[in-house]
Amino acid sequence: LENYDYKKYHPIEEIYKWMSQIRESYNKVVTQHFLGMTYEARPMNYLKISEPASTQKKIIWMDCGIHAREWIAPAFCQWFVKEILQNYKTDSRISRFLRKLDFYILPVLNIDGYVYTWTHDRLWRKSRSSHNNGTCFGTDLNRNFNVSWCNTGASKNCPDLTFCGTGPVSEPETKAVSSFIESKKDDILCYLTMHSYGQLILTPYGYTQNRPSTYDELIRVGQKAAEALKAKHGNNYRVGSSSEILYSTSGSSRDWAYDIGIPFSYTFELRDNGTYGFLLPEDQIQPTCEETMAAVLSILDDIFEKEWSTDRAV
Ligand code: 0X9
Ligand code: ZN
Repeated sequence: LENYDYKKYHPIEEIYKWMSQIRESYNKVVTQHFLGMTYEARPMNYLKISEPASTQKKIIWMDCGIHAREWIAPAFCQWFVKEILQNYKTDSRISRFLRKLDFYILPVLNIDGYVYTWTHDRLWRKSRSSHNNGTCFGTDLNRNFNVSWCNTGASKNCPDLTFCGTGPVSEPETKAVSSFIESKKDDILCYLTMHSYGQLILTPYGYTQNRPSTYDELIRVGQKAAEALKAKHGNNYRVGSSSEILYSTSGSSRDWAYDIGIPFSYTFELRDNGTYGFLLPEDQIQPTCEETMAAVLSILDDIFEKEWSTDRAV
């Protein structure tokens, strides 16, 4: 595992292997759990990073790779896991988080699509479910969640890039993720979903121009995260609600997570700003992951402060 190359993109077989090696090397704190099968019958597993504790802990959820071609996202999920595991014993901030929080990481949500980007079409976005009598493939999994389904910024035609599926949560991948998150929602403090590209930290909502009730706090925490990110490599991220600074979308995982009650729900659009777009060169993996790590830790700082600042025992 010492020789896993976090500065390269990896095909799914290597990511599966990495997951089992991580779980073996860090078996005191990491467990792997089955979420469900993809359309093409590949297992979806998440890693849980948890230190033994007597108290019930809160959950930070992060998924990467809901869009197949956004390769920097799965690379970040793996980087994040590595950073937490290599540093939790020595870094006081991370060890403090782990006393109260468990991390649930799904490195590749859209596995079938990810495989397809390695084997057939590097710029594939959607899942690989079959439609229109086998003449059309793929649902945009980030339009398939059960929130304002297919109302805006989504299409009911399979050939389109934003095809919302045949109904809310029609896809096995979104079913697996949403039923799991639903079952844990009372304990999840933060839902993070990693995309590229555009260099944005997005809050709800995508499906309406209305601002969520906690908008000001979401923006404040997001802006602090963008500052922490910028402090790493000078890179600028914009922070705002999805519909205001990007475009309208319905059925997105982030809006769904927020509306079932997960207070800190964000979409990250990682590097870059369009120079390479989805084809972000491997030499940018490390700086992208370093700055994104700083942003995520900043969000966790704020959540931690809010939940436990009055708790003398921490
Ligand atoms: O279109 C999307 O799903 C995301 N952009 S991407 O280029 N990565 O495909 C935007 C997701 C932001 N979330 C919402 N607007 N709900
Ligand atoms: Zn995306």
